[in-house]
Amino acid sequence: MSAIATAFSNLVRSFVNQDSPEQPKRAPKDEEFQTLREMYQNAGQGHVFAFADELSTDEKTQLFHQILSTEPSWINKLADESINPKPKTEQAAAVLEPLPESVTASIIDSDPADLKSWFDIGLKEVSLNRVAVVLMAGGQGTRLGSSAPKGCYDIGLLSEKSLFQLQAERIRKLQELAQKVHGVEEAIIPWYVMTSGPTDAPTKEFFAKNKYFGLSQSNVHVIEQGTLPCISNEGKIMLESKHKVAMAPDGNGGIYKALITSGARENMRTRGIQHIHVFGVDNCLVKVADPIFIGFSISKGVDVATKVVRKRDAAESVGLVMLKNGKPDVVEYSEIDQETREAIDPKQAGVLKFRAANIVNHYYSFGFLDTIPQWMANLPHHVARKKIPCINPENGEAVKPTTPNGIKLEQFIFDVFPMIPLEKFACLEVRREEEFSALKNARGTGEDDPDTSRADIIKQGQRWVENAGAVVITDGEAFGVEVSPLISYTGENLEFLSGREIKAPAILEREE
Ligand code: UD2
Repeated sequence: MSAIATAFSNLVRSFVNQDSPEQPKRAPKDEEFQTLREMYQNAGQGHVFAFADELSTDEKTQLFHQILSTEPSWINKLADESINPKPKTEQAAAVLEPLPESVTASIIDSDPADLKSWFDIGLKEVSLNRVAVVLMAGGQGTRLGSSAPKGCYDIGLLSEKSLFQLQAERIRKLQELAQKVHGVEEAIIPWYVMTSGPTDAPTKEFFAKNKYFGLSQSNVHVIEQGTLPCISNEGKIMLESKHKVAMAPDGNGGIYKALITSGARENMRTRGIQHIHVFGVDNCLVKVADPIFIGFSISKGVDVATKVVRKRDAAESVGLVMLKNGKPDVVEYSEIDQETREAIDPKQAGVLKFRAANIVNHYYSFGFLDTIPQWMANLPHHVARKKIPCINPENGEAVKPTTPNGIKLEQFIFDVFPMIPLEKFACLEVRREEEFSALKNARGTGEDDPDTSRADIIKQGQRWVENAGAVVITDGEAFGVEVSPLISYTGENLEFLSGREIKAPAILEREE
């Protein structure tokens, strides 16, 4: 290890126990502050300390602790790879193919006996307290136009329930189903909620204010993902203020590091967790800890599985699950070329060749999560060019950019897929109308917005009660039945409604 890297790791080590949030971060000694400053200067990032001599002790301490775990030479490497990517000729043209039949299955054309078997296997695992869920809720709802965390969003249901509440109640219902079917005293599905800097405090407040939506607080762990410095187009770390570097969440791929640094993975180990369902917050239809998905993954004997839906159209902003150079992978919508996006299946006229849309809905075996330290550092970083408010390091003046003036680096959760042997990976196609309705855009956009989310939930509820024999009276915009997750997890046990007339829009709620 170089002398600089040794000095850096020694410096970090002398503070590492200081980084537990409950302990105040001690002020660095002058020589410690100078050591870090020299390291940044040697790496050409000395401008981060441009205003150090005019900072108060408290400001110096804040700056020191903020950048202590960010080695400047590593940032330079990331910046260089992002700003000067290898020319296309060097990146051998990837061979892209749909996933082979051997690793894919579909709810749509599966044998009902298989679906029942998978459900029974998964529910049994829930009853044995071997299933955990991790919610990725660190994204900032920029496109949605809300400053609050997306999980707090009220999509306009009659119940006014937030996404967090819907997800919490699905966990409660599944725990109750497992207890009832397997006659156990208590089935617990621990819920790890990953936040980022901007969403951490408001998420914690929202859960506390809502008394964890009826879940036991000891089974809900809010964990915070890491951050990375924003970088200028010239590869320089950007300053938000004279004593603060501009930082951004490290992407939903930050989940792997967060599971370790937060202690969540050890908590899972202590609980005897074997199966982990990881999902994104902005899908109002998500089947949390879906027993069919857990049972499918177990029966296939895989370490990682992912749910997909049929892509809506070539332009839909979704990653595409496919085989890339012979390995399972996802090509993100922001990085796919038009030819691939619009390619038609040679065997089916008018059908997209690449149509397995990623819905941020993944299964991991605990054994696989145990291998995170072996490959976490190999997860690539993706570049997002953004308008980043900052200050000019020359004179400290605020810069409010009108065009992208820098890059945010983020990791993607699915970039681990190519590291999985094909025989330990599986993909399950599910029904979009039952399992995926993305909340991405502000109300009125007409697609993937609060109104489409609300409509998709109450249409699903209406299908459920009609399948159970009820008659729903609708009239134009007066449609839909909101069925509380506390009454039914996936449309089961609604036979009591048979023959009943329900005037839409209606809500079926369980008295607490
Ligand atoms: C995501 C998927 C995309 C497609 C689409 C469908 C990834 C990388 N991309 O694109 O393939 O499935 O969703 O809706 O998964 N998040 C964090 N921390 C972060 C960034 C995101 O927790 O730093 C969470 C976020 O809260 C959400 C999920 O990851 O639950 C997806 O986040 P996004 O909005 O950044 O992803 P999007 O829509 O660009």
